[in-house]
Amino acid sequence: MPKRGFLIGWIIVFFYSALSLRAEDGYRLWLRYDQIENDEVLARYRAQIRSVQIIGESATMVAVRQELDMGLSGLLSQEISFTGDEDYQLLVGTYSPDGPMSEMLSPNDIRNLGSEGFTIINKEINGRNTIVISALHDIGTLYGTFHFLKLIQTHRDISNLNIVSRPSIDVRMLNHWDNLDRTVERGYAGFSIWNWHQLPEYIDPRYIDYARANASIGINGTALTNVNANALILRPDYLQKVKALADVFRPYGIKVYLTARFSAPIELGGMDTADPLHAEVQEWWNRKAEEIYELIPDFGGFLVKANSEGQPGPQNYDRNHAEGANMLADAVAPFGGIVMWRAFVYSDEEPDDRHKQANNEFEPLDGQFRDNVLIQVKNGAIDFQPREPFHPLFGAVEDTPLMLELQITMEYLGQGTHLVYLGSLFREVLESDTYMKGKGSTVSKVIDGSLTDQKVTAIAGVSNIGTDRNWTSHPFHQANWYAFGRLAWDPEMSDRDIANDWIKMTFSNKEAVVDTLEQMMMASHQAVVNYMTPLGLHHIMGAGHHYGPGPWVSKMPRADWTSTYYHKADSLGVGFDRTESGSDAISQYHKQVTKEFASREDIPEKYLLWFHRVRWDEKVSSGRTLWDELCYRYQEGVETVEGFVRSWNDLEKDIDKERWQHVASLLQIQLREAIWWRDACLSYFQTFSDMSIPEGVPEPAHDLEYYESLVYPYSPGIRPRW
Ligand code: GCW
Repeated sequence: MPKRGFLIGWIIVFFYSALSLRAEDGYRLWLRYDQIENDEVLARYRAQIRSVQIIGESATMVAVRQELDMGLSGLLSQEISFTGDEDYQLLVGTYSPDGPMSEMLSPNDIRNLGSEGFTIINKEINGRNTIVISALHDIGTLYGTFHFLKLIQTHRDISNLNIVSRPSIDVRMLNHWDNLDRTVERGYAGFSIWNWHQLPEYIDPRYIDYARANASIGINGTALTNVNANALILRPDYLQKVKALADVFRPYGIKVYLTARFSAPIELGGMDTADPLHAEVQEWWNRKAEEIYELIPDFGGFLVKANSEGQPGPQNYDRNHAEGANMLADAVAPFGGIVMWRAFVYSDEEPDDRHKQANNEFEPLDGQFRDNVLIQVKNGAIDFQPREPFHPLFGAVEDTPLMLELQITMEYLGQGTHLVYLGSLFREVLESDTYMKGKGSTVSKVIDGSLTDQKVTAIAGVSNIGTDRNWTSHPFHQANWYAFGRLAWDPEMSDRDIANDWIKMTFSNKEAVVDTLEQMMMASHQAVVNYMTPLGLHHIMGAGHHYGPGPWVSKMPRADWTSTYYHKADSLGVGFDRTESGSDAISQYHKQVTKEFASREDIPEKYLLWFHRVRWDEKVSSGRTLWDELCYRYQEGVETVEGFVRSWNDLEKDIDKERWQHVASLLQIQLREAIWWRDACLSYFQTFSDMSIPEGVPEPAHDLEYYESLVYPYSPGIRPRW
């Protein structure tokens, strides 16, 4: 083992020395280690860190050393000594009761760190104020190292540190919707970074940088393949490739997971059934698990989308989700693996309200899942809309471990071109109160296990990463990957603080830059909600690709794929009645929440049309009619983006040319599209309200026919056709 660790260590050294040769193209993400621009700050750090002592030689500790070497020598632009002389000012090492770190730290210092936590403290050692980074396991020490570098990147005082940090959630993972042909479902940043053709031999340096970036924010898992799964990934040759990735990621604490296609025993095993209660099917999965764990001893487990959007599942054999999930869970249990079973189900038959389907299928199964199964629940009951009320399942089952699925890629929020900071969306979801165990039962408390005694806790983000040089296409979408990781580690963190760190690490510590970008980012989520789906409107995007406005979409193979199903506009009003008088989806929430959402007075206005039908001429909280309010919201969204354009222009001198120009162009697209959304939606809804557009909101530039006639053969994920 040590030999292999050593080798991986050197691969890391080798690849990553090539990294700093590039211009500022965004490749380095938030791990930019350019010399600190502020002379005073620089001088202070230079005096504080000249010599570093690192204890430990595992592959993870090699990564620690590499990161510190690159980080400190870059940021401080001075030679850092790692020779182990007595003058060190920074000591980094993992604690063990009889190891060398036990001489520097008291048991008290390392209390409660768990398997991944770390501490960073200032200690008097050899008569000097020394910074000590430590943990109970090497991975904690690596996390502490990244944290320490962040302190320097964000110009924090490091003379009196007393930091203890450990993650609230066990499994913090990315879900890649990457197909084996390297296309990415709902991916807007190029192709899949997994080069299946050249693996396992060729280890693209990107894999290492991917692992570094993830480790720097505490992400410790990655599901490599699309939930719309291909059984081939479980074939022995593919597993060799997966193993190669797992070996690269291991020193960075990242476990690999795969999506399991439920029908794999048929497709790969040549069997004539995948019935989960069939002994031979169970046996096939048991053997498959054995084969995987033989290659990848720390394999994380399976992620499964079953009986949803055409994916096979237990219901094909008249079995339920629990029977399907438990079969897979039993296969991986002997090796410590988990199964993440998705609650995003919708069957071939149209439900009366899609909002209700997951609860309908999963509530009756409460308590029936093995303890190594987690039900992976999207943040809302429909589908990653610009804004959704939290999913009712979070407050509805007490004996089923739930995990949260967020979408980092922006399928419904402007895809690759709109500046939208998702930290705010994630925050809003996490702090929603489910009332599961009384007031304060927030979604974050449900998923971090503090309200239940679930064995393992987890959170997933659908990745926005691709082969684009800067990983995420829009430079600001890096912030969404970053924010996901930070919130997965600490779901109570403030989205503003996360944005603040990210800006300083990614762009600049200059006050003017930080203030402006922070303001833009913090306003951006509400802006996109305003210009796409204000006041609780939802799912009115173009059909299929979900690009651009399509409130008129009404003819699709099933009603719950249309927009008219969701907004139900007519001459009287607009909105989906989900109260008792309508679909009654509202009753799936805890009664406290049901009461609040059912009341026209108490419901937060941001969810109004999600749950209620409202007359066009009804007054809303501003005192305006609903119609006027809708117009103003659309306009406000556009004006916020106009503000972004001005703010960004003001920063031209403070931002490197390459990224400045890139974002400036993207903002033009965003502005054009915000106007398009406003004009198309208002033209359309006006045909029902029959009311005039209020003062201060421009008349749409074209008529409705024009907007309806637009087609976008270049929308991502669509095969261009005449
Ligand atoms: O959001 C919808 C997407 C599908 C996706 C599905 C899911 C992976 O439109 O592309 O499929 O959800 O989450 O399973």
